[in-house]
Amino acid sequence: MVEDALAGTLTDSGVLAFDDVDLSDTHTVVVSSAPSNALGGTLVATVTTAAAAGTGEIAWTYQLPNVAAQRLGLGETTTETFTVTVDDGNGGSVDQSVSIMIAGTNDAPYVLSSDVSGGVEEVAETYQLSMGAVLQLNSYTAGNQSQQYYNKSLAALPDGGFIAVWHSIGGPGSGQDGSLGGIFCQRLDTVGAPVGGEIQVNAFTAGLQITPSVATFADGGFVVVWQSAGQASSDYDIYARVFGAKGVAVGGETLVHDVFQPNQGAANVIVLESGDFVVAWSGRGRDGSDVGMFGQLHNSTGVPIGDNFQINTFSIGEQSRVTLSALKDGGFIAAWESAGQDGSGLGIYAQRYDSSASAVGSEFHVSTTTAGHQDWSSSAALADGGFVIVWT
Ligand SMILES: [Ca+2]
Ligand SMILES: [Ca+2]
Ligand SMILES: [Ca+2]
Repeated sequence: MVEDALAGTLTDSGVLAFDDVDLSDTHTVVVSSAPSNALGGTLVATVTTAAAAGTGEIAWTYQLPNVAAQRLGLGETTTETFTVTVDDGNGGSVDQSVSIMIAGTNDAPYVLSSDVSGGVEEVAETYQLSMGAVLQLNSYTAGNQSQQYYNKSLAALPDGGFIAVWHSIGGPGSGQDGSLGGIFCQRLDTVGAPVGGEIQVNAFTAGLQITPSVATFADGGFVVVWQSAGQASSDYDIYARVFGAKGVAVGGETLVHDVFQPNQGAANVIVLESGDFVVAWSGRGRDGSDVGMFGQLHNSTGVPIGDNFQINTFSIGEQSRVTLSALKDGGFIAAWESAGQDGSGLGIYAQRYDSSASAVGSEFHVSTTTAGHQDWSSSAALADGGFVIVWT
C-alpha cells in the first residue's frame, strides 16, 4: 500500500478460506485478540461466502491507529495475533489464526508478514512534541549516563525527530559496554518517543570512551565522534563512526588525527551541505605553543579527505574549545577561544572555510570587548548564508 500522509490508521486486509460440507448453513464469525498484542490493533472479520460457492470465505480487515505504530522502533518487529472462529450454527466450529507482523523503519513501518498477503505502511508522523515535556533519553539506567554537560550531544534528524548521544559509565561491574564507560545513542521521533533501542556507538570497548558529538546526514544517517582512552596511543585518541539511517554502523571506527598529541579532546563534528563531515578538536604540542586546534574533512562514509589541518593561525599560548557550524554556501565556520591574543585573558576568534576545508580569508577577532575573559563560544548558521557567534 502507498503511504498516506493524511490517514490516521494503518490497515491491512485479506481473505480466509474454510470448508464445510454444507455451505448452506448460516455461518457466523467471532474474533478474539491475543493477550500478547501490544499495539492495540483490531481485526474485523465478515463471512463473505458467495452463493453456491465451493469454499467458504471470510474477509478480514486489520486496523491500527497510526499513533500506536509510531511507538514501534526502528528495526523492531511486533506481531498481533487474532483467532477467527467460524461457527456453522449446528454445533461445528473451526479456528483460524491471523498474525500481523509489523516492522519499524525510519519513517515507514510496514507489515512484514501475515498469514495472508498484504502490506501496510505507517503514515507520516503528524504529532508535535509538547512544549515542556521532559524526556528521559537513556533506557539503560544503571550507574551514570552523561553526568557532565560535555558528555552528551543532540542533533536534529530530517524526519523531524532527533538523535541523542551520551557517555554511559554503567552500573557496578564492567559497565554498559563491558569495560568502563562507552558511547551510546538513541533515536527519538517528533514526539520524543524512542525509535528502536539504544545503539552502542563504540566498537572498541576496552577502557573509557567519552565526550561524544553527533551530527546528522540528509538521509537520516549520522556520525558520532568521541575520545577513546588507550586505543591508538597511551592517551586519548579521537575516533569517528558513521551510521546509516536505520542505525546500522557503516563500517568501523576511523581514527581522526594523523599525528598523536597529548590532551586531545573537545572534538566536534558537523555535516556539510555536500554530505562530507568535518571533525575539529584541540591538542597540545602540535601548533608550536601549548594547545592548538585541528580539523579533518571526511566523506560521508568516514574516509578522510586530505590531511589534518591546523585551525588557529595565531598559535602562541592556548587556543581551544573549538565549535563548528555548517554554512549555506557549503563551507563552515570555526570559532574558539584564544589565551592572550587580544591582550587580556581569553578572546573569541573565528575562521571561515569552504566546502573543501580550505580557509576563506584570515582568522578574525569576534569579541570586541577585550578586557578579561571572553570564552565558551558557540555558533549557528543563518538561512541567508550568514552566521552568529555567541560567547560568555
Ligand atoms: Ca568502554
Ligand atoms: Ca597554541
Ligand atoms: Ca579578552
